[in-house]
Amino acid sequence: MKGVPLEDSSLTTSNIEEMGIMFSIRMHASRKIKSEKSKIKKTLNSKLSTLNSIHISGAEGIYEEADIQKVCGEYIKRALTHSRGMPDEIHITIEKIKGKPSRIPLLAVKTLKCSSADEAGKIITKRLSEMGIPEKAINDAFKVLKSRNVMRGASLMLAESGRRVEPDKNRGIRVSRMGIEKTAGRQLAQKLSKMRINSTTVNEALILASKVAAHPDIIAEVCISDDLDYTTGYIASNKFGYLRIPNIKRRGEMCGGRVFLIKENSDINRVIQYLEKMPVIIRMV
Ligand code: PML
Repeated sequence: MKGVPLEDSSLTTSNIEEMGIMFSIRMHASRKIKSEKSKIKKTLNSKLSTLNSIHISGAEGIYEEADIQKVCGEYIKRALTHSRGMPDEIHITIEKIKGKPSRIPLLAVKTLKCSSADEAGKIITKRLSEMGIPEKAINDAFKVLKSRNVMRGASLMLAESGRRVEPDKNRGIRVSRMGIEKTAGRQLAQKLSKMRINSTTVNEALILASKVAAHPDIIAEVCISDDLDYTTGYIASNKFGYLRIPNIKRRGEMCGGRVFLIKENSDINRVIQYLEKMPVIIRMV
């Protein structure tokens, strides 16, 4: 990684919570589609259906040992009550984190005014152009986000050439091993409640976007939810924070995903290693 993007774990100031041993807890729920194959596989996109199963729900965070049982209970409940239906497999991974997670700031949140997908396109184009991203790369990013062939993970795109550099174009990059300190989590819930947007979807998207934006090689992220009925997306960057964009897609439109626009000369393997494997935790402001 070039430069030092993250505030490393020098726990010296008084407002920093005492972090003991931490655990990354991850949940993934899925359903086999053998018997339902013909019906479901034709209608679902590739993000939801891998070869043998469809994705029902997922969640993850970084927690203290004392919270493991409670969190697992919550994750299991979530897996069993998802609107995508009943899973027949729920995988929970509990992984002890070696050392201390890097502590990073939360991006500032703002909801923009936007009444249509066309307007959203203009807002995103303007923001990306202002950051020096050429038209071709912007169009390439939209191609990924608007494709019906939705990826489970994110696309990693070079911000000048628009070249996609994620090693597996179907799998994409899976951002993982991120969480939020307890006090920061409470602060965030209060803040989002005031804005009337305190949902797990917003919480988790914001934590993920904050991890992504903390890497110095990542210029910006654009996200459209793959959920057919979730029509708010966002553009995020270290420069301007997390900008929510209502009506980024039409209700029922099958498209979505995440694109991370990275510097042309990025060390791609290091960026991927950071996004997928490096534990980070959002700290209190
Ligand atoms: C938000 O409303 O701020 C969240 C937008 C992106 C949701 C992505 C997803 O998890 O589907």
